[in-house]
Amino acid sequence: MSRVVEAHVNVTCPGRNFVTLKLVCDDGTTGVGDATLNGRELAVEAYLREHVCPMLIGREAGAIEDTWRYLYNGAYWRRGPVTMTAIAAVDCALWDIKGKQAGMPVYELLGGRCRTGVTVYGHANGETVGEVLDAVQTYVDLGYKAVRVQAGIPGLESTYGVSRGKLFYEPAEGGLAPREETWSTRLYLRSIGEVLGGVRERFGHELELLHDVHHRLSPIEAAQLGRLLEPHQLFWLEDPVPAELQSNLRVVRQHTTTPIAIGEVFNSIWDCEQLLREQLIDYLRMSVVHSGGITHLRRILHLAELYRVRSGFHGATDLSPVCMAAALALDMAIPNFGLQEYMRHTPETDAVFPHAYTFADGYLLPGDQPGLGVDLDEELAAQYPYQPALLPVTRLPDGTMHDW
Ligand code: EZ4
Ligand code: CO
Repeated sequence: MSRVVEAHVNVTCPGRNFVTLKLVCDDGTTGVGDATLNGRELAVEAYLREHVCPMLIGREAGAIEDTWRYLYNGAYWRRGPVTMTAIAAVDCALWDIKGKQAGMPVYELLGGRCRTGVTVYGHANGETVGEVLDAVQTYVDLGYKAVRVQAGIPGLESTYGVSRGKLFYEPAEGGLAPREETWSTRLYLRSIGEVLGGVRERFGHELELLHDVHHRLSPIEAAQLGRLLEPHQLFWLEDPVPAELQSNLRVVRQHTTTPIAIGEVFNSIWDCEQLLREQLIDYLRMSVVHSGGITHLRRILHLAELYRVRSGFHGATDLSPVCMAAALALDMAIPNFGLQEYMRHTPETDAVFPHAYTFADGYLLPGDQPGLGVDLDEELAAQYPYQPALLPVTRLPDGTMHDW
């Protein structure tokens, strides 16, 4: 039996902030887990350092399920993004260790491959329809089979999700208080149909198209949008409404056949239990890092499978390569895989987190290294100290605070 002898938390900023937990066992095996919570990085770092790491010393490294229950069921305060991100980091590090000790990739431990590669989608953004078309072309040329399309809204100064034609889009911005953006549902609903229609016209119906609304609409507005976009046959419409009130999705569902994907801000089964049970969504956007790790997310996806809901794991740049490696292990092993988001990290981030996964022809391939196949180069990481950065906040034209 192998025991944990060291647990430490690393914070680094190779272009954006990442928090990583590293565990070391008595036989020298190490494991890593992503603990990055965009804009709240130091809350998780402190939670792990002060409240979790000391409890891990001396624990049996192989007892993954028991450790999960120790940190979740055993604690009085449950759930929430900070807690569940910290638990995820421990869980992933323990899966990484178990894989290395067994000499197998983690997807083998999870039941083995269900597919030969993980289909991913990229982010094509532009201010104008012309810029969007060019960005989609870039992804098509790279071999992508699915592309998320976001465009500027005429009449608004800036729009979330819109970079300027770069592969490395980063929504968080430096500073101690967030920048403020203006949102207009009316202007958005007037322009988005033309954007997605333009992409369909140019690229035909084989390419899978996705679009993210980022929680900006009311249920009936989302229903209108779903209908409006039906001719363009989206693979999914993401986060059309804030989903704390899960029954909101009934309204959307009653009116449109556009598939719905939700969940990147969820952190436990209790955020999506009704969505699954009533079949109110088609794809679940949760992530390993914000949902209690491989152990919890795998359980949720097994439940989802009963209700014909498939995975669409979050994979934005604020999820580190450590999270991506863990997501790929699950993507390979669950029967109800749908699609994996893949926003490319900068070369600096890739160097700090050397990894085995590779991109080819629209797929990510996890490789066959034992464990998660990813590591943290602590020496290199030390060259990039933490820098405060935040997502913007959003107001309506009359100044009312709106949902981000
Ligand atoms: O805003 O990851 O679908 N992807 C997204 C992302 C999220 C960020 C939040 O941390 O919506 O860009
Ligand atoms: Co999103």
